[in-house]
Amino acid sequence: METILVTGGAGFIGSNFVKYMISKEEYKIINYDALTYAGNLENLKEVENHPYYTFIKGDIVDRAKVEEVFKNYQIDYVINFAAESHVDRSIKDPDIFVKTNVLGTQVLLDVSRKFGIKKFIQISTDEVYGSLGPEGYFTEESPLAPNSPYSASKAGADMLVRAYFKTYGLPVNITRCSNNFGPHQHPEKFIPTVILNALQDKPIPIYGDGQNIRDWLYVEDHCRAIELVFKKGRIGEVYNIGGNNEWKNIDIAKLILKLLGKPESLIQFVADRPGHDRRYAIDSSKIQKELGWKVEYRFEKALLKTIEWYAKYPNK
Ligand code: NAD
Ligand code: TDX
Repeated sequence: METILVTGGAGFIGSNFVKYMISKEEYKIINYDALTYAGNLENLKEVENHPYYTFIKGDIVDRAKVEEVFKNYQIDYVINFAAESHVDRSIKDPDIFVKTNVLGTQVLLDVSRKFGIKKFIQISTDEVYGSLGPEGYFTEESPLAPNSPYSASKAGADMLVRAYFKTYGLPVNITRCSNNFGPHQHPEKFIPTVILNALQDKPIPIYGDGQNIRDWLYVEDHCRAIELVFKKGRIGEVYNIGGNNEWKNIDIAKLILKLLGKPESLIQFVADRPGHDRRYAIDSSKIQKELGWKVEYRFEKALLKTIEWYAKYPNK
């Protein structure tokens, strides 16, 4: 049986992906995660004793430790979720974003090259493309124009992945997904903030005028897309993944309040995020046409599922 090294598998998307893949019992999974503030092994309780699952605590920047993993296990694939992921934190402390997201990715690429693997998948983001006006979509050909230290560090990582493909022939794919939501997302992010504050009748902070637009995708739809890219993606290619589901932040807040039966008076406009990208919207026709992916979850249904999860586990 082949083995996938999943990095950052104790975080939001990584833990959803590990559980999704383990349930198929097609691959052994090694979850390598530094357990930063964003990593939580509680996210993986259902699989912790599964025979195909192994957890190793470690930092992707620590080359000796990464090499040790490659020496001790036959790694066939790497899927790199590990990252500092929150834009607001990157504005306050960019250093760790460059270390983990840029240097950490380079370490993983280099060790993957040294030991030889069948595929390296970099989990990137639509934020590397920058911000859109009211019209248009990001395609895989859109120029990279990151605006935050977070997105700049993710773009830097993408460039290294490209370079390792072009220079060394390392078999790679890059996926660039829009905003995810679902169970286990850290409470610092927008949708969990709105749900958790609304549940406690606390003010809901909306940055700026609340008119910024994000394209929301349920995490399980993202996991299926990654699986397809992993199994069928053409080597060297980038695949955009998006929900075709654009919402203004203010409207998301109002919808969640409505679903929870809470008043709109909880909404509180606060100072805007510096460099706040206005709109993200993904053209995901390439992955749809080439790999047959499509969104399966209806947005409101997935949002309700997510609200129910946070209501049940407010402290997870
Ligand atoms: P997250 O912050 O919830 O989880 C990140 C995980 O990485 C945590 O478990 C953390 O402990 C681990 N980690 C951090 N630094 C590490 C290091 N140096 N070494 C090893 N592990 C480390 O993030 P997420 O929201 O699940 O995002 C996962 C990936 O998907 C990231 O690469 C992110 O850029 C990308 N992405 C996220 C979204 C989104 O909406 N959340 C959208 C598109 C792309
Ligand atoms: O309290 C808040 N109030 C608010 O108005 C928070 C936390 C956010 N916002 C706004 C900022 C954004 O316009 O909501 C929108 C979404 O914010 P985040 O949840 O911080 O996500 P975003 O900045 O869009 O980035 C996310 O999607 C792309 C992930 O955090 C990234 O890791 C991913 O790459």
